[in-house]
Amino acid sequence: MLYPRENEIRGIMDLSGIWKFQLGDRKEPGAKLDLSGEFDPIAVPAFYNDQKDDSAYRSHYGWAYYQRMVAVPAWYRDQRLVLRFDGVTHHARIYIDGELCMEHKGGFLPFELEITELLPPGSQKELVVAVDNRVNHSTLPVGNEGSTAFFGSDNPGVPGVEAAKRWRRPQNLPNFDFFNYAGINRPVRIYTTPKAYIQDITLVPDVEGSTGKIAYEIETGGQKALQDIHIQILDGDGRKVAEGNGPKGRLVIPEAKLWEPWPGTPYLYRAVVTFGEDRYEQMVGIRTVKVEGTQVLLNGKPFYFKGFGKHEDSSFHGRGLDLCLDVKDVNLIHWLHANSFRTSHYPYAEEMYDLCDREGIVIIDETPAVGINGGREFNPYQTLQVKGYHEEVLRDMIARDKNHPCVVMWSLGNEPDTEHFPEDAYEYWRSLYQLAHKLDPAGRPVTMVCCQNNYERDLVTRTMDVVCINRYYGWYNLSGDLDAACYGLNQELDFWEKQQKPVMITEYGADAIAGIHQCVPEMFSEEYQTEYYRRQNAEFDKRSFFVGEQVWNFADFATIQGCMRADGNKKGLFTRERRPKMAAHYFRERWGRIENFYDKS
Ligand code: E8X
Repeated sequence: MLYPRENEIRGIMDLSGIWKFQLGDRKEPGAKLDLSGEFDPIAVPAFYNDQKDDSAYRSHYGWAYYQRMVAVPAWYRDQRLVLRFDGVTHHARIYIDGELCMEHKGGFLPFELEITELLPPGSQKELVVAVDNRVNHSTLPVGNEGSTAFFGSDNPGVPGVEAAKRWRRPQNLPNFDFFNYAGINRPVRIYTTPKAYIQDITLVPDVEGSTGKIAYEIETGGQKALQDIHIQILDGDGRKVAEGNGPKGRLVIPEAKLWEPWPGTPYLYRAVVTFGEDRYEQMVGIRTVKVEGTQVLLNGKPFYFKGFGKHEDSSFHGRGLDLCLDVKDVNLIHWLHANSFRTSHYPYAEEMYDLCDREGIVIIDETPAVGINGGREFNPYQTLQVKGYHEEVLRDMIARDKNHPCVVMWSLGNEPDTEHFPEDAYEYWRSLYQLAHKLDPAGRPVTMVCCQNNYERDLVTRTMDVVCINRYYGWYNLSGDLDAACYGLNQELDFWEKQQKPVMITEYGADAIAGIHQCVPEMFSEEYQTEYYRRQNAEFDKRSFFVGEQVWNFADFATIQGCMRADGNKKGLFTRERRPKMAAHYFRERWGRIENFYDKS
């Protein structure tokens, strides 16, 4: 799916701004909608939960309604009009003049509808977005149904799940550790194309010696002869370096300049596609990524991941698009001499991937499949109804992000239970692994990020192209004892050494409340967080198959309230306001000494 880009042919109406807003209830809005009553002001794009200090906003459970008028100028006559939502969390129903015209499940991927007839040029109509924020056993991310939230299960003093369904206020019980923000979190736009238009572009780069190659495929819509499809590749100075005709082909670029992660040069070419009157420009980076033995080769060189799990999270916006914060975070990633992050635990806004293409920051792109575990209560592979939907979000994520050179690996999901029902888990994740490889024309490596578990019982993690483990030795287990933590870590690294796969840690960390300092490091102090990393990194450095360290987390972030969260998760290297803790300075020094490419063997 193409991101809306304005040019000499295509126009964009950005519907960002202050809309009208009201909270609803749990009653599903039907095919017709007629809002009445009081409305509050609400900013779009941004989540609604933090825009008003009102527990009704913060802990809402059910539908909410956004409303505005939309006028389409007459001069768009003869154009095709498309209404596109970049992200609405979690379940959206779209109404034009009270008529349901579109519905979408899932909060982190775009959806669109051609509205040329519904909202014709020269007309003005009411647009309503109904959004349901509930998470449960059929959503990704997964919500608990009736039982307690992420932390802990019902204790004897509290009536169990069945009783809770009768007496407890219906509420979201996320089975994940981030605040369940909801609303219109990314831009809403109407974009125009000619009646005969470019529907999608797929660009698959390759390198042979000093020659770059781009296999392309262009899908079109509307009535026009396919021979009217044309593609040019322009270099950074606007010079044409290759061109082709027709819907498919291979382009050759002699002496190609490669896309390399910062501080190398993330060189980008521009693919200019025309089809009849239509025109669309797509940036493209020529680089290769593949797994060979126990290494991840980027442009044929062993790449070492230095970075983080992140969140789209900030005060006021919640998870809503915040371009200023994205630029700030990218500059902090450079400040740290980091080179990568994982889009934990959902696909991020498209603008961030464009920024990372430009800035040479490598991304592990993750689906919203977090919470596929039943703790001690149930077998998630029998209880949850998410498999079909999981395949759908994987398909949509790859379709959206397939052309980004910064995306080097797909993560199928985060921390499912792969220990207690190993055969069911293997069947579930193996088929998704195969689907991801089928869907990505560029054949990127595929992983599933593994929770701290009994890795000998886990049949899934070892089958991934890259073993990605989240481990908390010295925090959630062997708490405060870094000697024991390193012992336990090495026991496990010995196991992974035998698997002959590249292994990286995609989460490790300790909560540190900024400002807590101790001469003798203890948990929750900045010193302990730093010592925790210093000790475990020294163990990673001894292992040649170890290809990366991504800390948890880049910054402190908001979570559901709970007995283990003091105003959110404090495992950030930075505070939520992006003030560095001691550990940030430690990593800036460490990562300043580690090259992007180095052969540990
Ligand atoms: C944590 C992280 C959480 O924020 C992230 O979204 C997923 C969690 C650690 C799980 N991984 O709690 O800080 C560790 C489980 C150990 C038994």
